[in-house]
Amino acid sequence: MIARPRRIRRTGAVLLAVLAAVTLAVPAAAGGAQVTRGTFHAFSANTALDISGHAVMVRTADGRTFVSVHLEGLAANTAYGSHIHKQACSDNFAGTHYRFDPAGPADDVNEIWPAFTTNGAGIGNGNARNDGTADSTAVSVVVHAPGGVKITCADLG
Ligand SMILES: [Cu+2]
Repeated sequence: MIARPRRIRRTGAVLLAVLAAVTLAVPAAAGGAQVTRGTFHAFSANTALDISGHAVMVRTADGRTFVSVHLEGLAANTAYGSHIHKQACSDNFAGTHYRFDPAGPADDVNEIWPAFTTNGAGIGNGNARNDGTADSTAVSVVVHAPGGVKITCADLG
């Protein structure tokens, strides 16, 4: 009766050790990845909100692209569109959407859409995961208000 709980406890400890090793291995694996990041600034011409936050893009060594965004100062409980854009924030409000295949569709497979819905405090977190490595023209992240107006942008660098 004693051996069984011990074995379970040991198995649990081994599992925790494996999880820790995997967790630690993620930054190591990122050694072959390219990471760009940026800070959100509101397009004050388009919104009165005091928006802040940051974005990270990871191009993995095995050919995928991950984007995470965190924003504060938005409207509560609101769904926001967000995309990777092809121009810098200061250049024509970041221009148009980045597409892996320029002739392909405007969807969340061919474009990168870290969309999100804010919580009651106006805080939002979005993630996108795409197959393919975004090229050097994927330079900024834009958040759109419901209806489409560009309200904030982060240059990735
Ligand atoms: Cu957009």
